[in-house]
Amino acid sequence: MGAQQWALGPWALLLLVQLAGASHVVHRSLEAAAAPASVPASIVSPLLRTGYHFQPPMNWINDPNGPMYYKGWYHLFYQYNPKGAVWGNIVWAHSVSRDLINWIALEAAIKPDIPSDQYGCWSGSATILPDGTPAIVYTGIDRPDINYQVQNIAFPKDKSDPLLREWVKPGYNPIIVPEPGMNVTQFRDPTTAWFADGHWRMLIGGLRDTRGMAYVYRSRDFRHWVRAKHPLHSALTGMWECPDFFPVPKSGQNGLDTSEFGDKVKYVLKSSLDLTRYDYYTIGTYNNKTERYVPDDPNGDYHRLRYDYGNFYASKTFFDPAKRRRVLLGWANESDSVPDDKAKGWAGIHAIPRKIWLDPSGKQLLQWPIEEVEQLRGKPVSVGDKVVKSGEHFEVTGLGSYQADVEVSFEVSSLDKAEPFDPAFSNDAQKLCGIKGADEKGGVGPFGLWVLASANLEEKTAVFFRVFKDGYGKHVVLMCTDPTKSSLSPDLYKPTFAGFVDTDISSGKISLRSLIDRSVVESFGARGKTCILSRVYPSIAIGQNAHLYVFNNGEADIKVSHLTAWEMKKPLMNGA
Ligand code: DQQ
Repeated sequence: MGAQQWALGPWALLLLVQLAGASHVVHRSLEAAAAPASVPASIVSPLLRTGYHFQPPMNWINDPNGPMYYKGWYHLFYQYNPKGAVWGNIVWAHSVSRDLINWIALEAAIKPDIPSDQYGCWSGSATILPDGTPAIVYTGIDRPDINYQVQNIAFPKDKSDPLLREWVKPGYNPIIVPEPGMNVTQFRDPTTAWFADGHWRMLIGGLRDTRGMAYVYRSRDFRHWVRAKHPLHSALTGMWECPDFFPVPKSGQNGLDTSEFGDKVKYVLKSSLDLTRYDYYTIGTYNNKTERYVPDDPNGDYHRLRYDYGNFYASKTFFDPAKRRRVLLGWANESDSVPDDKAKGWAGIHAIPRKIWLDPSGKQLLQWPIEEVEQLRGKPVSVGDKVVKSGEHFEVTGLGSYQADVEVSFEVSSLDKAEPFDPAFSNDAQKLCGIKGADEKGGVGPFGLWVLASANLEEKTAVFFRVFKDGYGKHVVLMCTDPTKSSLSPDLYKPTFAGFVDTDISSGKISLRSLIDRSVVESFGARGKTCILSRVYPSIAIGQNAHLYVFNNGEADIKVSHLTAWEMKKPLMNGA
C-alpha cells in the first residue's frame, strides 16, 4: 500500500473510488450557509469547520506527535502538509498551549532537511531526559523511490526557550536503521523512551510477514541503540503503527511518568492497526529484565479493547507532570470526500485531550475530557426528572447546540423488556448497531440524544444506548452513534459506530456526555467506559439550525434524571 493510501484509510479510499471524476463541490459563503433551514448547505460550509477541536487554520493534519510539558507550556507537534488538504509533504507542525485547549501556532519544528529525512518527517515521540532536555525521536524517509524508514533524533537549539521554537538534528543521524531482512517500509513511529536498569528502551512499530511487532531498542546514552532479541509483543494483525507503552497505577486516577515501575503499576500497550485504522490496547504486566510484556487477557491479542469505537487513530499519550495525569491525544480524519477536503482547504482534527486511568476492575481504561475544556462552557441549560415515554422525544432549547457540551444521566424504568442478546454479536458491536440502528424499536432503548438535528428531524445523528439480556440473565449494554441520517449531502461515509459498555446497569442508571462541534460528535458513555467519535456533515442542521433532542425508541419508559447542556465558546485555535 502506498503512503497516501494508508494515510487516508479504507473508507476514504472507498469514497475516492466512488467519486473519481465527480465535481460536485460548490463553495458557499457564510451567509448562504446560514440560509433558511429548507435550503441544504454544501458540506464545504464554513459553519461545519470545528470550533473547539484542535486544528490548524488550513491544510491536512494527521497524527499527534511528541506531546510534552516543558517549562509551563504544553507542546503539541503533528503531522502536517504545508502545501494542501491531502496527505503529503509531511513536516512536524508545532503548537503550544497553557491549557491544552487554547493553542498558538509556531513555525514547523521538524522539516525535511537532512539526508535521512529528506522525503518526509513521520511520526515519533518526545522523551524528557534526566537533565530536563527534551529529545524527539521520529521516523525519516530517506529514499525517493520507496518509503525506506529510519529513525532520527532532534534536540532544542535553545533549552532556555520555553516555546522550544528551534530544533537541531545532530550530524550522527540516523540513530536507527532497519537491519537486513527487516521490512524496511514498515518500521516506524518510535515511542517515548523509558529508563530501567541502566538502559533506555523505546519501541518501534513494525511488520514481519503478517505479524505486527513492537520492536524494543535499548541504549545507555540515548544515541547508540541496539535492538533487543525479542519484540516486546507481537500479534497476527498486520502492521502496528504508532505503538504506545506506558504504566498506569493499579488504583486512582493519577498518571505516571513513563519510567515508573513497581508492584502498584500495570502497563498499557497500544497499537494502531493499519489494516482496520483503529487503536487497540491491552493491559498487562511488564518485566524489564526479560523485556517481556504479557497481556492479562489471554484473548487480548484479538483486540477486544479500543480507546474509541469511532473515528480515532494514531493516538499518543503523555505524562503531564503539572497535573500528574496521563493525557491521550488522537487524530480524527474527515469522512467526506477528497474533492470536498480540497474545496474546504482543510482536513483532519484532533479529539479533545482525554485524561486516562485504569478502571477499578483493572480490565479497561477510563477516559474523560480534560477538565480545562469546561472553561469554554457558556450559561448552562438544565432539565431534571423528565420522563420520556416509549416512542417520545423532547427538545432541549436555550443554547446553540451546534457547538455544545451535553451531560445527561438516564434512568430506565424497568429492565424487564430487554431484548435477548444474540451471542453471535459478542465481538461485533458495530454490526449489531448497524442492524439495530436508532430508528429500530427495541425493548430497553434505543434511548439517548439526537444531536445536530434539523427542526423536522429529517437530519439527525443519534448517540444512544440499547440494553439486551444474555442467556445467563446478565444485561449487555450497547452504545452506538448512528449517523445514517446525519446529512442530506451525498458522497459521505456514514458508518454506525458502536461498542459494548462494561457497566452494571441493574440500578437502571447510565450516563452519557457528548461534545458536539459542528462536524464532530465525541461521546463518552458511562463516565468514560466507552467512547465514540464521529465526523458528520449536516446540510440543514448547521449553525443556529441545529437542534438537540432526547429520544426514546424503546418500549420501556426512561427518565432523564439530570441533563445539563452548555454552548461552547471558541478558544484560541492557532490563529484561525
Ligand atoms: N502516519 C505517519 C506514520 C504513521 C501514520 C505518516 C499513522 O508515521 O505510521 O504521516 O497514521
